[in-house]
Parts: sequence; structure tokens; C-alpha cells
Amino acid sequence: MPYELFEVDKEIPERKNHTYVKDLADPTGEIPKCNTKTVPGCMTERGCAFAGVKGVITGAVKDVVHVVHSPVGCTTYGCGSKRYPTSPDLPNGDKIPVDQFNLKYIMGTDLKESDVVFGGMKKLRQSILEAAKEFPFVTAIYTYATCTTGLIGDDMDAVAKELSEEIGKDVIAFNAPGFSGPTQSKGHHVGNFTLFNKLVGTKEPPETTPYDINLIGEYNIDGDLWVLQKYFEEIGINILSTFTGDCSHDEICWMHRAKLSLVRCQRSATYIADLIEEKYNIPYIKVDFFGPKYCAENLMAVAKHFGLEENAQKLIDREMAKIQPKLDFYREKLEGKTLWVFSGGPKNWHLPEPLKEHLGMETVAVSTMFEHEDGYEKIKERVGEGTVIVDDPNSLELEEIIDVYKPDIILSGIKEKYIAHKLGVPCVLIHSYENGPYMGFEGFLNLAQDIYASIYNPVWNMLEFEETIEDEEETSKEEVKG
Ligand code: CFM
Repeated sequence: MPYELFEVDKEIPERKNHTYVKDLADPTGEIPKCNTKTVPGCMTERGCAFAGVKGVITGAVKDVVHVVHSPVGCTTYGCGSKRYPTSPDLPNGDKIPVDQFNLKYIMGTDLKESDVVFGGMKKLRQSILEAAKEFPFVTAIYTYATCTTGLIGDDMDAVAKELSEEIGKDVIAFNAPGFSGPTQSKGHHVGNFTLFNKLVGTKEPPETTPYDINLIGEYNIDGDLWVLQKYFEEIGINILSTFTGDCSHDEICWMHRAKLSLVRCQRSATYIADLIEEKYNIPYIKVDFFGPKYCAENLMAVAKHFGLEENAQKLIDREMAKIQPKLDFYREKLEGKTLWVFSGGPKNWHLPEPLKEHLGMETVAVSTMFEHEDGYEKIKERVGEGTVIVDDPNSLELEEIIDVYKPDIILSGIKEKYIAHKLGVPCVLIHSYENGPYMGFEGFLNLAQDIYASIYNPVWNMLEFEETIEDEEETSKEEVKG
């Protein structure tokens, strides 16, 4: 590929401790330096704290409208959300008007210079009232501080409290201005605490069963939640609340009535499971449903809690038998292929083992945007010797990883996809997915199929053809010179 290694004098010395190569003989127990602010000068791939709360935690709630207190940019960029599909159903039997609401509408206060000077609370008030009028079918209104309003110190909570009473619906303020933490992870934290403090315990569910669970940290990316929901239903377990995939505002209010919480994304949502356990004595277990082996083990662990092991075993046996022939096919095609996983954090430790165990693929590089120490410990445990682990890589480092480790494929997000393609390397999206769901038994087959289709896409052979043309040009030039 037409790629030149970067000169050594362009290295940023502070970046050195953010990188670690797994070495079993290393007695230091080292992990990359993480969860600190990005080294100035680096083109990071991270998001901000506001993105963490709105883009991850609250954006999936289907019957609310979001009012972003910001100049127009944060609102515009806050509008695009993850691919979390929504069903129209609400717990009371009502339906949200999907045609106009599946986008999960967002409004902004469009702050201008004078608002920054004189304060923006009047505009916030006015915008929330307008949102209530425009979207009468919503159950609640969520409003967000951003960098500008965090700096001018508008009292979001005061406005929210006053308008809750005036409108007669919950108005919840989320105070995670972009600068309030080094990454989107800070926004996850604020989202968990705000939703717990303001909502959990404020409403009662229409009915309960002895088999009710909270499914926490599951955002229904491309239908993941619905795969799990189907499994749980069959086993005899009822998802009382999800946090927050395809969830309604009220479901969060009655999370205190579940018998058990499951924590799926343990980076973004363990906080609320801890808070619920502490206050309401509801235990939680950490779960992982990526890959057939983890899925089977974790379904069994949950079933065991309720004495429903037989049902779980039946489901597991049937689903494994169903996917095995296709798994064998993909294994034959993918065995020995190398990969680099780049996600926010958890998918970096969810994916390497199943890809190795079921498809024979080797993870040679792992990098994350916002993982913390506990996540890096898990990553370190689950990757092979010699794998490079990089915290918050900048775009030059992304290219360098490809150049040095030469993965056959990259599993990453949209920002990295086209860098990879330009360097002639296939890439499968694992944040929003290509053709999900990717979770559960059939989900893992979808992932395997997307990896297979990307690696074996004939386009990569055409790139070699281009190189040949360049070579030929070189040769003909030499011939002319000669
Ligand atoms: Fe949790 Fe997620 Fe992730 Fe995440 Fe994300 Fe995501 Fe992710 Mo992209 S909630 S931490 S903030 S598992 S959007 S669905 S894929 S970076 S590893």
C-alpha cells in the first residue's frame, strides 16, 4: 500500500504509557494509562461527556423529547444517535407515533452571544414549554447542559423542577457538559446517577411476577435486546425494565421492583445496578451474551438464579444445534485470520475470546476510546501473548497499528472504517453493526457472516491490481529513461 512510516521525531512522548504489549513474563502487571484527558495535539476518536449521556444512556428512551441547552452545534450533532431501534409499544398499552417519533426528536435552545452574557435560563424555559406543546404525546422531557451552559452556570435543575410542576410531566436535567470529564464515560456516570436519583422508585409497574429482571446496559443496538428478550421469555424470565434500549420513561421509574438486575454493558451502567442494590437490596449479576459460549453460560447463570435451568438448557441445545453447521463453515474460512478490535471499551474484551474459540481468529491489536482500569484488566486477560493494547489512539497511531500489525480485518466504528479502507484493510462496524443483531447465538452468526463477507470481498484483489499498474508505470518510466 502507498504508506510511509511516520518519522520517529513525530512521536508524542506522553503517549508511550497509553500503549502496552501483552507479555506474560512481565511481572509489573502493567496496563495502559487510561481514563485521563487526551494528550494535547492528538487527534482523538473520543466523544464528550454530553455525547455520553445523550448519545448513549438517554437517547434510547422512546417516549421522551430531548431539549439540548446549547448553541446550535451540540443540538445538531446530538441529533444523530446510535442505531437503537424502537418498538411502538408503551407499558400501558399505548403506542408512540412511530412515523414521527422513531427518530427520538431533539430540540435546542440555539444560544447566542447575548444569552451567554445575560444567561440562557429564559430561553431554556421557553424551549421546554414549546417542546411540551409540540410533542404532547411524550411522557417526559429530558434537558441537557452543554459546554456553553455549563460555563455560564445556568441552573438547569431549577428550571426543570419549576416546569415539571407547570407542565405536569417529569422534566429531568442532565448536567454533563462536554468538558466535565475526559471522555463520554463521564456522561454515562452522570446519566446513571441522575436517572436513579430523580426517577427510580417514583412509580409502580402495572404488574409484577416472581421472575422480573432489570436488563441494565443493553441499548438494543440493531436489535440485540430483542434477541435476548426472546430467549428470556422462552426461559420464563420477564424483563420488567431495560436500561435503556427500547425502554419507556416509566420503566426506569419502577426498576426498584425487579428481583434481579443483569448488567450487560458494564462500563456504562454498573453504576445504577450498584445504586439499586444499595438502596433496594436487589442483587445484580454481570452478564455477557457475545458469542455462543458466553451466551450459553450467562443464560444458564441467570436461569439458575430463578431455578429455571431446564428451560435454559433446552434453548441452548436447540440454538447451538441450529447454528453449528454455519459456524463450521465460517471457521473453515476464517481460521488463522488476524484482527484488530477498536471500540469504546467493553466490546474489546467481549469479542476476542469468542472469535478465537468459535472461529479460530487471532486478535493482534486492541484499542479503546474510554476504557477504565477494570476493563483493561479484562482485555489483558482475554487476548493472546504479544497483542498490542492502546488507550485512546490518535489517527496517526491508527495507521501505524495497521502498518505494523497488519490485521486481516478491523472491527471498529464509522470514524475508523474509511481510514482502514483507504489503507486497503476490510472493516466491520461493531458499534452500530453492519447487519446485526450481533448478540446471542444467531447474532454471532451475523457477525461471522459480516467478517467473512468483508475479508473475502473481491475488491481487495482489485487494489493489488492498482499496485501492479503503479509498478508497471515505474517500469515503463525506467524504460523511457533507459
Ligand atoms: Fe457500553 Fe455500548 Fe460499549 Fe458504550 Fe459506545 Fe456502543 Fe461501544 Mo460505540 S454503551 S461502552 S458508549 S457497549 S456506542 S453500544 S459500541 S463505544 S464498547
